[in-house]
Amino acid sequence: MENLGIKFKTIYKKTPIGLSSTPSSIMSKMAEKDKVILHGMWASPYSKRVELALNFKGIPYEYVEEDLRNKSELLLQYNPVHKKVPVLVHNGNAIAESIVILEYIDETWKHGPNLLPADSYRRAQARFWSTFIQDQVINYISACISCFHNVNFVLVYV
Ligand SMILES: N[C@@H](CCC(=O)N[C@@H](CS)C(=O)NCC(=O)O)C(=O)O
Repeated sequence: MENLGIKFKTIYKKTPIGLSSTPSSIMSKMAEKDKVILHGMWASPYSKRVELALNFKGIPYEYVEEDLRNKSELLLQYNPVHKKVPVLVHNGNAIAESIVILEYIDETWKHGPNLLPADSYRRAQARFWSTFIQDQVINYISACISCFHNVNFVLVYV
């Protein structure tokens, strides 16, 4: 990893709960063809949202814990616009923005339960409430996390 100039804090594989019920032939095919890597941060509600979705759908993935004060080269390369977690990498393609990732997951892996309802009106309602919760709650938590990081930064460096 060092030779590649890649800074990873933690990399580990996560196996969703209940995956043992997935046939082993399907699992091994998924492992080869559909490699999934999630760049996240333990306290990020946006990362947690994607982790929940992957677990809910039973998708095995590799997890890369990012240090948001010292972001990995890969994170910056995968999400050059926002430079934020979460980023999902599937078959080498990077997808950023948690809501976009959730829709990608739902559209790509058809097996298992759907994240969004099949009915278009109910889907619109689900999108409305997820945006509402994001604006009202998650953005607030995220701001607190950034604030906490900044306070830490000030305490350490002042
Ligand atoms: N709209 C984005 C928000 C992601 C976000 O704000 N992530 C935060 C962690 S909670 C982050 O990576 N912050 C790093 C930074 O601002 O430099 C999403 O839904 O994925």
